[in-house]
Amino acid sequence: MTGETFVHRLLFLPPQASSIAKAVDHLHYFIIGTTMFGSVGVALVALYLFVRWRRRSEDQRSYRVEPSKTFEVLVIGGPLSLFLLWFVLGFRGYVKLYTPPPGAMDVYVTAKQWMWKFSYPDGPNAIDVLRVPENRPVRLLMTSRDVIHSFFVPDFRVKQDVLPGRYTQTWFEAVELGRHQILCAEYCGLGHSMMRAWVDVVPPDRYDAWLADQRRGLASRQDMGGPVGTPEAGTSLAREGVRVAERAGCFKCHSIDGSAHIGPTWLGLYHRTEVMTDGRRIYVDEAYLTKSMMDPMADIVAGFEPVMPTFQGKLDAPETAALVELIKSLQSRELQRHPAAPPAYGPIFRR
Ligand code: HEC
Ligand SMILES: [Cu+2]
Repeated sequence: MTGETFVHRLLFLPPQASSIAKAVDHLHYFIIGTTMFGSVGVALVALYLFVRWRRRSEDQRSYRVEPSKTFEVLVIGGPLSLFLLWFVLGFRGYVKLYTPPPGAMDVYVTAKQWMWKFSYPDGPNAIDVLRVPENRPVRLLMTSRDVIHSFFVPDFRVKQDVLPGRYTQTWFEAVELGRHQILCAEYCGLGHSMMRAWVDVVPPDRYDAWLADQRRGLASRQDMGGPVGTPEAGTSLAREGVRVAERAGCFKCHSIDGSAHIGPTWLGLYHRTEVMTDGRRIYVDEAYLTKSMMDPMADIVAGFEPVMPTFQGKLDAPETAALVELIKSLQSRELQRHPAAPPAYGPIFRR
């Protein structure tokens, strides 16, 4: 194990298996050290003063004490500079922890009750096992399908909340081969304590070989499936979305290439600001996309008929995620600047 020191064992800390673990632990030691040292010091001084200045007779009066300026400056300045030092050290660590190094590889993380799903852009999906190369920074883009979870790898000293309808990110660089436990650090329901997964750290060459292998597998499966209008630039999750949309019949009303249809086109939908029949403007994010499928009557896009059926209970969480990823992959800056173009049937159909 790397970096096994006496203090490390004394505090029962897990292995320091990431590039930042040592720095986090050093801050930990420093804070524990100074607080212990400080409290013992205060106790000793108090004990000494109790004895030295104890009451010696019934009519004894206390002295009037007039501290010098130097003493005052010392008493205020000492602790103040100590706290400022804490702040500087803590802040430096914080910035480091929250700034993924440039060139980090991305992995999408989806949390749901009660599992972790990892999706590699243009690569495989994995449930509850996150395989990463040793000594290479990894950025995690995380979201939740239901409630708030928290991604926690004790060995890496990494902990970050995962929120529904929003992406949060964190990063790490693993420096120790082998398996490291992932826990959920936010109480999220009955199965919370079972929401465990693993980071599997492998040598970089083995990782690259595995990823290439997985991609080849995906590619051949796709050839057999033959999805129409596959978004080439998208991730494998987005390609899965095409299959889900075909199965669910979304393409009966929606297009993915910008052409008009019964419902708004999905091209450039993500990040667009839609105008509703009642005049509200809604910025299209993951939460809105999900809501549109589950409760289509809640927000009707201006110019369209309220004919979309609800898919509540007909799509499970991974399918919904795949559809959201598909729509997100269909980017067009031009279309994003305007609200949805009118439907294919145009004014003929309208009252
Ligand atoms: C019967 C036709 C029909 C089907 C099938 C259909 N939709 Fe829709 N959809 C519409 C119409 C019409 C609208 C616009 C009116 C509204 O907001 O409800 C819409 C709106 C949407 C929106 C919001 C678009 C925007 O511009 O804000 C999303 C997202 C969406 N649909 C996703 C889906 C998905 C995913 C499926 C398949 C699981 C699907 N739809 C199936 C007709 C349909
Ligand atoms: Cu959880």
